[in-house]
Amino acid sequence: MSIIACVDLDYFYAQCEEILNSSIKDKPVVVCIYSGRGKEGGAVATANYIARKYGVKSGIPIKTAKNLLKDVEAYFIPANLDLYEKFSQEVMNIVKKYADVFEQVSVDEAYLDITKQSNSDYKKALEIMLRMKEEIFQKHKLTCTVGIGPSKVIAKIATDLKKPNGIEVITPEEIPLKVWPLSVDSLPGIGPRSKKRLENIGVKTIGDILNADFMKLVSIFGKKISTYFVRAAQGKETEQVKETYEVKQFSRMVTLKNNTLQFNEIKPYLEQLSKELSETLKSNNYFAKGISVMAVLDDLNIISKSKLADKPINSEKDIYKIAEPLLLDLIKKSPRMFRRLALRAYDLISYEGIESLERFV
Ligand code: DGT
Ligand code: CA
Ligand code: CA
Repeated sequence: MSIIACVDLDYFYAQCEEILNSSIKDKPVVVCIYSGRGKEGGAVATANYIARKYGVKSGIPIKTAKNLLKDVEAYFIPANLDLYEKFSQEVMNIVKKYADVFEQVSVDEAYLDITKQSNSDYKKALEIMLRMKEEIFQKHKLTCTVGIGPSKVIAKIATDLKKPNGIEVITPEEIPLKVWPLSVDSLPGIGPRSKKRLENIGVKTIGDILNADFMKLVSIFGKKISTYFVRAAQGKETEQVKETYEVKQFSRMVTLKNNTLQFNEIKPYLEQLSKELSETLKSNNYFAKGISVMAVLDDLNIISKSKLADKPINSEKDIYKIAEPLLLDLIKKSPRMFRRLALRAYDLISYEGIESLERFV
């Protein structure tokens, strides 16, 4: 019997901001995606649990969030996606170690098949996942919630039951007690619309699905979806954890202080990006063969140019040497001023392949 774990990082973007600046931790923290239209145009990406108490949540307008929090000291922070990506990569590198098979499904969420590691023993599975939580917290001060069960769906439901900073095990025997009383929309895939349609035929809880007339379900949702509902409710849905392959590229991006097309003004940014990209490659144990320079122009159009190096590289100097002619070329061709500059490394080779690599260098 399979044992699957779901790992979901708590209030992820907002938690990253708290880690960066621990003095905001006890106040409402709201991470915002500004649309650029008006000073407060845009939506909330996420908020910490203190802000959620005031009704702030993902997707609402920033204006609404400001209103909800107008009487308290609160932090509204523009999203820094590069930062969250970096935290995500580092944490996922830890998570991966604890899985027989690892599948990352979003920036802050992954499924782990831990059947072998745990020897199909739920007690052991719990111990392993507690150790993983501890390592993530020790190394990054980041909390996550873990759900463990016989299928992806049950693992996900277990996670949702214990957010934030929790861990929950649901064994096959516990499904009737822990899962069947939950509202149908706790089942992944059932949104407000399906919930309504199920309610219309008297199905309110997950357990109700199993007591419902199957042909009635089929007449509303079709055979495939109805079968999924039933199998999922029984904990018998068997979607496998699919291995996520290694990241195939790294990139760094910067916004220029002033829009410009002057090489002398852009050069320091390219040097900085070369340095950062080199550090990223080295800390992740990679060499790159491909280097690409990209510019976001002042009308937000994008131009880019790439080149393959003769040999795998990861030093700041080697990266810059490839990137500079690419930049000069882009400047020459660009119809408009540069607003942002990015540097990307692709065609990666990991250190693990270093012995075979040595033969090429
Ligand atoms: P949680 O898991 O309930 O403790 O809180 P989060 O914030 O980790 O929520 P989750 O897992 O659904 O989403 C992970 C991240 O994805 C979240 O930190 C920000 C981003 N995100 C979620 N919903 C939205 C959204 O509606 N808009 C945008 N721009 N980003 C979102
Ligand atoms: Ca999350
Ligand atoms: Ca998530």
